[in-house]
Amino acid sequence: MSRKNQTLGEFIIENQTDFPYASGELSRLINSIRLAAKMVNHEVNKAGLVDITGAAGETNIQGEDQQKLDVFANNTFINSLTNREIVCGIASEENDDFITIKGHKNDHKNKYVVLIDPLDGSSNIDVNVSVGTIFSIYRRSTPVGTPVTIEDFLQPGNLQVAAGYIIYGTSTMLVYTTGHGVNGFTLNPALGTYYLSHPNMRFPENGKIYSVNEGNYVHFPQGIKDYIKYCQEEKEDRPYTSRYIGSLVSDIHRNMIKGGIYIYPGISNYPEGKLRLLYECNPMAFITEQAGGRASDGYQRIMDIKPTELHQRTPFVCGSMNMVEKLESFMK
Ligand code: P6P
Repeated sequence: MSRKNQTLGEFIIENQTDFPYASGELSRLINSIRLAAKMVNHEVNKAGLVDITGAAGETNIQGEDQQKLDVFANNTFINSLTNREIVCGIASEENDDFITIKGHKNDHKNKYVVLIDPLDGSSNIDVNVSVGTIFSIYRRSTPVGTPVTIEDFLQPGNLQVAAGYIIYGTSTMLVYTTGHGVNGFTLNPALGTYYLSHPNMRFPENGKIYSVNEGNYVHFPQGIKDYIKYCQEEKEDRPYTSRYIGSLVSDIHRNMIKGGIYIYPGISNYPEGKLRLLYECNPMAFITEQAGGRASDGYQRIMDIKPTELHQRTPFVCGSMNMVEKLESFMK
């Protein structure tokens, strides 16, 4: 049950029974994320004023220059998740290996693992374009009381217990699911409170927006080229509109509200696709499916892929059900 202008805290309490595990655990998980999101939002919003947008001079496992905000966001989410006695392990785009959290009694009794892209699209920060945080939550798969292992992180997306994103845009929103639909909360920065602004978000079955970096067109698989040409044909319900922000969270958030499809296929410099399966595609796929859309690699459901590596990439197609199915028909 939800009602407009309900606060996030009230919503979590009211829907806690939806979370099939010990009461209060979801609250602590989401609370640690919403606090960290407020702290990151504060820094993102003043990035132009304070010298923290310059690259931190280091590079992450992706070989990308780490913007100082990347480092700040990563540390903020890791610290917030660590201090709540709920998480036994964290994997982050910014860290080569996963982080083990023993718990304050050093007994490894915490039950959840979190995988996170702390600041996706960070190359957009210094040009003042929206960025986002993406998170994915699982129950650990190895015995409670033992140190977390890589197996706890290499679970297929269909085992996620919760997933969400924060979009630092014209307003800051937290959008998440625990498997009972998708709800969006907008932050009132003056009060530091999130309010339910988008209850029960749904992907329109159809849409007229396609989001892809057409600069890579010559490297696309033939099926993707054929689909893009289909979108551009002067026919009954076409041509569609091309909209590509270059920030995954922003492109998918807009498409979920207006209807649309996001495409990042395998290309020459990213033969397996650019996006990361565990902390970008799986959480966005969980949200997409919970909102009535579809997410695949062009052939199979993203959430059915059995991961083999922490930072593995995958081709990614996500959005309105009919648009993704149409694209898949071109891939066959
Ligand atoms: P390209 C940002 O770096 C990101 O991971 C996503 O947020 C975004 O959709 C994509 O990469 C943009 O990649 O190659 O089109 O610049």
